[in-house]
Amino acid sequence: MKTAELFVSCLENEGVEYIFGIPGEENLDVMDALLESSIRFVTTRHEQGAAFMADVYGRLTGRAGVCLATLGPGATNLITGFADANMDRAPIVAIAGQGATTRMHKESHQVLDLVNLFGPVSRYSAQVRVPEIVPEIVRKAFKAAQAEKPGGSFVELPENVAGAEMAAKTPLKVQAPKAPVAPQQKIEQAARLIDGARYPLVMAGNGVIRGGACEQLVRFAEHLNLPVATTFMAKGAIPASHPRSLGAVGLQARDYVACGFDRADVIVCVGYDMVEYHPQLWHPSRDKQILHIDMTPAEVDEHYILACGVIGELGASLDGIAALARPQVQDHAGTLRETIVQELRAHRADRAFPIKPQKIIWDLRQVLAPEDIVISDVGAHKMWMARMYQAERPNTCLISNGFSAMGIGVPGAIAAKLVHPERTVLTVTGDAGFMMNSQEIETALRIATPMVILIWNDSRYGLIRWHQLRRFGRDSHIDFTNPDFVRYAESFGARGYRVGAADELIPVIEQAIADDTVVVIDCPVDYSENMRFTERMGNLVCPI
Ligand SMILES: Cc1ncc(C[n+]2csc(CCOP(=O)(O)OP(=O)(O)O)c2C)c(N)n1
Ligand SMILES: [Mg+2]
Repeated sequence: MKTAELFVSCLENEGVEYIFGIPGEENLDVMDALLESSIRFVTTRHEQGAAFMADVYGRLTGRAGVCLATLGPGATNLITGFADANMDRAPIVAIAGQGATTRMHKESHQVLDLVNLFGPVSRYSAQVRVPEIVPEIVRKAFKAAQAEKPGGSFVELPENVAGAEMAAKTPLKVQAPKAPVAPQQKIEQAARLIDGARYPLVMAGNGVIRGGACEQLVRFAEHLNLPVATTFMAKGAIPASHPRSLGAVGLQARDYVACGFDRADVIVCVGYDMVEYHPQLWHPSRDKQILHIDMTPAEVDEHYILACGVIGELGASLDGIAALARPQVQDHAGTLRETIVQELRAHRADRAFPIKPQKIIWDLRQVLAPEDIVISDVGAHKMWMARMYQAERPNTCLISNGFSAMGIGVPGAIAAKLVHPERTVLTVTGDAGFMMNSQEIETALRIATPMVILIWNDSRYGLIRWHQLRRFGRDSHIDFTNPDFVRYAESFGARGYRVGAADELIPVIEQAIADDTVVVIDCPVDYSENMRFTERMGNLVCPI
C-alpha cells in the first residue's frame, strides 16, 4: 500500500468526517487517496478559513476538527485559526505537506521548519519521517488534541514519504482515557468550604461545556441555592433565564456582575480556565477563598491561590459536593441578572437609527430559537453579544475568547451548519472581521451551508476606537471604507439586504432565515453606546 493510503485510513479510523483545506503540490498523494475514502473534503478559499472551520467543528463536537494545507505558505496560513482552537481549548488536527526528506536539510523552495513553527501553538507537533510510524503519529495526534484540556496537533507528511510504497499496516485502536473521580476527602473539604461561606458565588468556564456537566452545574446551583456567573465561553452552561444565572463575566471594565464578585467570600470556579478571563480582573484583592473544580489542576497565578482543588470528572464532583454541602438560605443573585435584562428590555422599542447594540441583540433573541447557533466574530460587537445575548443552551453562542482572533465568524458558521444542519446558524460580525474571511461565502454556497451573516457596520475597527477613546479621548487610524455589502454578497450568488430603519431588522432577519441560503445583512450600528456604557460603568453603583 501507499503511505498516503494508510494515513487516510488512520484518519477514518479516528472518525474524521470532514477535512477542510486547500491542496498543494506536496500533498497530491493524500488528496488522491481521499477519493477512495468516506471522508468529505471541503475545499476552502483560504487556509485560515479551513482552520477556523476545524476549530468550530471541534468546539461543537468535542472531536478534533481537521484541516489540511500544503507546505510553506499554505501551512503558515493555517496558523491563526489553528492557534485560536489551541488557545480556546478546541480539539484540532492540522495536516501539512512538506518537501521531500532529501531536501529538508538545505535551503529549498517553500520549505520551512513547520514542526517548530507550530510547536508553540500546539500540544503535539511531529513529522512522519518513515511510513511505518503513520498509525502511531495519527493516533498520538488525535489523543493529544482531544485530551482535557483539548488543543492542537500538527502533523507534516513529506511528499516522498506520502508517496512511498510500504508493507500493509492497519490503524491503531482508538482509546480515550476516562477522567477519574475526585478523591472523596476533597469533595468533603469543598462542601465544608461552601458551608462556611457567607456570599459564595460560582463561576463556570468552558470546561463545563466540554465536560458535558451543564446539567450537573444547574442541579448544583439549584440544590445549594448558589448564583452562577459564566465566562463568555461558557454562555448557556446554565440557561440565561434561570433564576440562579447571573449572566456572563469577562469584560475588562467593571460590570454589574463584578459587584457579585466584590462581595463574594468564596468563589467556586468550575471548569474555569484563566485564558478566558484573567483572575487579576475579578480577584484584584486576592483575599477571597477559591474553590477550583476541574478535570485538571489549576494554573499558577498570584491571583488564583486555592483554598481547595477538586480534580476529577466534573459532573461527579458537582453532584458529590451538592450532596454534602448545606444549601444557602438566602438568594444573593436575582437583582444582578435582572439589571442586565432590564437594560436590554429598555431598548426593545428603540427606533433610533443607526441601531443601538442592545436593540440588535434584543431583536436577534426574538427571532432565533433556543437551539439556534450564533457565532460572534471579535470586536466591539463581541463585547455586547457576550455580555447581553441570552443563551439558553450550551454551545449556542460561540465566542472566541482565549485567542480572540478576528475572522472566525464566516468560516465558523460553515462548520456549525455542517454539524447542525437542522438549526439556523447566524454570524454576528464586525465589518472588519467579515472582510478577513468573506471569501468563504463562495465555499458556503458551493457546499450548500445556508447561514445569515449580520454585519454591524461602523466603517471602523470599533473596539480599538472604544479603547482609544477611553484611554486618550481621541482615536487613531481606525477608519476605513466598506464595499457595498449587498452587491458584494450578490456577486457571489448570495443574497444581501441593507437595514434602513430600526423596525426593519426583525423582518429582514426573518426573511434571511427563510431564504435558506447564504445571506449578508448590512446593519448600521450606533457605537456611541460604547462610551456611554463605559461612563455608566465608571459610575457604577452596585445594585445589591
Ligand atoms: C486577527 C486579529 N487582528 C487584530 C485583532 C485586534 N482587534 C480586536 S477587535 C478589532 C477591531 C474589530 O473591528 P470590526 O470587525 O469592525 O468589529 P467592531 O469592533 O467594529 O465591532 C481589532 C483590530 C484581533 N483580535 N484579531
Ligand atoms: Mg467595525
